[in-house]
Amino acid sequence: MHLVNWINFPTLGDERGSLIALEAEKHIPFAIKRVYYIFNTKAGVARGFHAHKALKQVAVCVSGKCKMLLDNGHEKVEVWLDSPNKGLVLEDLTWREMHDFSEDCVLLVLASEHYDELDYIRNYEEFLKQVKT
Ligand code: T46
Repeated sequence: MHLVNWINFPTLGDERGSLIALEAEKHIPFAIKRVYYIFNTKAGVARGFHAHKALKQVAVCVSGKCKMLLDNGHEKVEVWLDSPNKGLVLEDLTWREMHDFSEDCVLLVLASEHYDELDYIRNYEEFLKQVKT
């Protein structure tokens, strides 16, 4: 599995403008149990700084942009989320950080599970330990 996996969403539209529809198990590779969105992020703020044990997610910037750092314990990559037709897959014990939010950024996240704090690894040393096991 590559560290960075994008899904390109088909853009539907007509003379009125654009529309993107995301269907579970079709455009999104799992059954969606939760949707959340991050917006109104203050200047200079960074978020994330954790990994998940089992959760699968797809993140899409529906407005504006932000930078996502992905780290699998061996390799770190930074990518821009800057288009409503690009979904970034977040899975497989990946440390993530979000930086450089534009003022108009709305980051939509589709998740495979309900919110569960026990699925988070919020300590980087603990994350590296889990990667090795
Ligand atoms: C992730 C990245 C991309 C809830 O109560 N329910 C929820 O579904 C979520 C996502 C959060 N919360 C609570 C937990 C915290 O008290 O909202 C507060 C902020 O969450 P957190 O600090 O985890 O937010 P981020 O932006 O650091 O991380 C979020 C997701 O939590 C995480 O799963 O992968 O976005």
